[in-house]
Amino acid sequence: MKVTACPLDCYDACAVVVDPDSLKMTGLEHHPFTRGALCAHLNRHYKEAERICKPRVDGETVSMDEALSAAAKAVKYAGEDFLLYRGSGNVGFMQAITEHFAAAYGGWTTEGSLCDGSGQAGVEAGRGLSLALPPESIEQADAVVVWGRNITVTNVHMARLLKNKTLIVIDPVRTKIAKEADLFLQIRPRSDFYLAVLLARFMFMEDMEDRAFMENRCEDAEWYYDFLRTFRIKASLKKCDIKLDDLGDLLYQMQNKRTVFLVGTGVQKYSIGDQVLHAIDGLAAVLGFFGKPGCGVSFLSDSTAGFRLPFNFSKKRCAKPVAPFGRFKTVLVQGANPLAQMPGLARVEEEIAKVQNLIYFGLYENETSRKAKIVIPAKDFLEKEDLRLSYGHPYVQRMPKIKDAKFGISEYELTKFLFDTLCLEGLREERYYIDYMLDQCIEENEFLRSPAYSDHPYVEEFYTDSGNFEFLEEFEDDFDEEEEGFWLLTPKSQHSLNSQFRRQDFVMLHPSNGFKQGELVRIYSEYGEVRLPVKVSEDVRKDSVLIYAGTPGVNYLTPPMKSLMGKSACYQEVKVKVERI
Ligand SMILES: Nc1nc2c(c(=O)[nH]1)N[C@H]1C(S)=C(S)[C@@H](COP(=O)(O)OP(=O)(O)OC[C@H]3O[C@@H](n4cnc5c(=O)[nH]c(N)nc54)[C@H](O)[C@@H]3O)O[C@H]1N2
Ligand SMILES: Nc1nc2c(c(=O)[nH]1)N[C@H]1C(S)=C(S)[C@@H](COP(=O)(O)OP(=O)(O)OC[C@H]3O[C@@H](n4cnc5c(=O)[nH]c(N)nc54)[C@H](O)[C@@H]3O)O[C@H]1N2
Ligand code: SF4
Ligand SMILES: [Mo]
Repeated sequence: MKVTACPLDCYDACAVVVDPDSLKMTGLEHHPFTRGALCAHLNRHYKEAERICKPRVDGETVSMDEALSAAAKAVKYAGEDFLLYRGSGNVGFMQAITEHFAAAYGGWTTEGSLCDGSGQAGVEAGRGLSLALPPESIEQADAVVVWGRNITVTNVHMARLLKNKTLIVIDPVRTKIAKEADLFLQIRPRSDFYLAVLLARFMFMEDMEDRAFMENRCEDAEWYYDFLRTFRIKASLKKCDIKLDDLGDLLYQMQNKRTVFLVGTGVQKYSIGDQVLHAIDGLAAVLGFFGKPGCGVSFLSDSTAGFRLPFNFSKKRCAKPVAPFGRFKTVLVQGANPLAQMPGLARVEEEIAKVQNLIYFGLYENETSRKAKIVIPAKDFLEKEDLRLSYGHPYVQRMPKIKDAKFGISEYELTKFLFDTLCLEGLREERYYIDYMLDQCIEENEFLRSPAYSDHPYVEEFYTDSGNFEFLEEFEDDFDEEEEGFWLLTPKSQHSLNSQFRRQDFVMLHPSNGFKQGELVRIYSEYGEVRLPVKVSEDVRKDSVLIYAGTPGVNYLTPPMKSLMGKSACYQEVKVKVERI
């Protein structure tokens, strides 16, 4: 039996036991976070998914040597007008080795994120570094606030840690976990900032704040209360579409309880995402909920925090959500599907159409592979050496090669080929990079922890310039919320992993809007449109439509823009209209 880790982009980063003969995969029973069972993504969909087996150039099947030579030629031809665009189809660490190539070659790469960049910017503004909360600490909480994270779909192994705790859910959608909650606030989308400042203000009013923590561990604490008071209570309640009693219930549920906030990407798919996270962290700081058992805010953590990295990164970078593909002669897309997953798809299509040499390096056919001039099949995670960091917990895992590949190439092999063919220097053996990372980990009871691991993160210091928690000082927002139309919600789906595996294709609407089950509608925004059949559901608000992330065409509706901080996508910063066809 061999032990590896699931490579999929998921909070859980499961430890996987593989039988090298039958390739049967099971969860490692005693892993500190995942404790056994794997989900259907890895156990079923991953195995069933049809791989790209043969390289192509201009639509013709070619040998791997021919495809690689064509790719090297295209990169050379581009000179500095070369862009590396990486996605998160596999989140193994060695995916980033191609960055080392882009840096050595003098090409461009991306910065920012399609995912959690704005939230991370907000966390870093307050705490300096975004560290993972260990499962052992979450276990000690009395209450858990699940805030814009869809635990039963995207973070299934967390459910174990929520048993026998007071459960509060804040989400515009009545999700499965919302139905199980002691208290569910079905707030208006994009209103979380107001909820966080309201709650913090009420903590003061109810004398629930931690004075000692604020004095000793925070900067400008006395000023924060004044800042909170600039948001009028009535107007803020209205923004959130909740009642004063709801707030009272929430305070009551949290009273005298050690509380963990599990915050997901849902709250930050907006231009103001950083301020939302900063305000939620501010609420936790008012309560003194950092550095103590059973307390804290867990967002998607920076999995590389605390590590020295063995790769060089190019200094030439463009913001990922608005990548100007058309400026480049050659673009290498690795582990990604920008022609489905990027916001403002009409713009992306226009830009990518201008690229002379689009190289797609991946496992599956998708919207992007179909447009590529050169297609290079990748090896899957069992066929190459790697290691796995995690944004959901602080454990690090080895990912040894388990079987030989019948086709495909690894990220390291592609990088080596490009270094050799383009006569570049500075690439070491593959093992060097993997060991460089593993050697920095803390080993305890056979498990590896990130060097930034702490039983109670921030117990001694925050990683800001002052060493203290730094509160948000001003709020900036110019989105017109009064604009007519529905809010667009695009959470993750149960059956797909972003655009991998079984993608959904419907729009969910509340029955009161008068649309019938199965009828085809046109959903449109100022950026584009998509046509989808309706699924009627009481679980969405009357003012929102839900189209799962990964649904083909959903991103025609989303804005080609980046967040105020963190250069992140703002998928939900838009109002949409719906009409019968
Ligand atoms: N099954 C599955 N699992 C996945 C993925 C997948 O595609 N499928 N993708 C992985 C990836 S890449 C990521 S980044 C994570 C993300 O996983 P999550 O952090 O769970 O993100 P989402 O599912 O996008 O949204 C979470 C919740 O936020 C709610 N929400 C939407 N708008 C708002 C809002 O304005 N305020 C509040 N309070 N809530 C809001 C949604 O209704 C949803 O229930 O999941 C990972 N896991
Ligand atoms: N509307 C809307 N859009 C969204 C989101 C949303 O919430 N709403 N979420 C966003 C988020 S959070 C994310 S993270 C992005 C994800 O979007 P992308 O990063 O574009 O990822 P995927 O769609 O999962 O595409 C992954 C591709 O990676 C390839 N792949 C898998 N494994 C490997 C490997 O080992 N090597 C190589 N070379 N390739 C591999 C597969 O061929 C697969 O098609 O989508 C974003 N898009
Ligand atoms: S829960 Fe996440 S990490 Fe675990 S097997 Fe499923 S996709 Fe992989
Ligand atoms: Mo993501």
